[in-house]
Amino acid sequence: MSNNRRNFLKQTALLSFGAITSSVLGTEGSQQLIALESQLEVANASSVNFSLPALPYSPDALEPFIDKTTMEIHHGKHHNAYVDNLNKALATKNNQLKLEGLLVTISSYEKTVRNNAGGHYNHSLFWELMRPTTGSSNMPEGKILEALNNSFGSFESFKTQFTECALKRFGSGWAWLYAEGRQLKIGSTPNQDNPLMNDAEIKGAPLLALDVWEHAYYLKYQNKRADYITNWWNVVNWNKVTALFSNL
Ligand code: MN3
Repeated sequence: MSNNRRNFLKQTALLSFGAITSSVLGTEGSQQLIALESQLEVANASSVNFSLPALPYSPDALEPFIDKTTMEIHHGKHHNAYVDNLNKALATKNNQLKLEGLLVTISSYEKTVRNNAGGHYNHSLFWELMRPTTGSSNMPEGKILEALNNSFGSFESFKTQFTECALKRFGSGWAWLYAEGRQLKIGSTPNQDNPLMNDAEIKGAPLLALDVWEHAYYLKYQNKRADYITNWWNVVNWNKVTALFSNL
């Protein structure tokens, strides 16, 4: 890749990411620019190589809601393939952008990069957005609960709207809670697209993600996506959602 093209991609990445994260890019100080750059680009690397993150819990930890075999195949085979194929697709491009940097400039890349960069980002986030059930009712608290109440009427109404959105996504894709500026929204994307992609159907900062590809639920739930979603609410990691919300 030529230096000119790389610089163009980097500038585009900085501007898009700044807009998405409501950063004050361009309004003051080089410190913020440097901080933003470090989120998107690896300095002086010959080429960025992506790797599969370990699951933050054992594969059977989400039982009985998400079964062990599904987790093993989903993480060890599907997610691993996105990482391998992303590295292969970028092998000759001397890529210096981190994953977020690729996503906010994704319209500049071919479909293979798009699908696999999206797949890697979405799944890395998805694992962290779940946790073993605590036994009690799984509810958000504090500012995120307040924001959900304000945006969707109530927590129950938020769950209903998010569930409907996830059910309506035809074929493979994802349902999202995301922030467009300070506004919380619900939406879905096809395939492995996500709201960080500069040409996605919905754009913003992801806060909660649900994988509705059949590979996420078919072994246990077969065609019953609705049952999968109902049970998934038990393992949502609201601490992670709260942390993402606090970073806005
Ligand atoms: Mn998946």
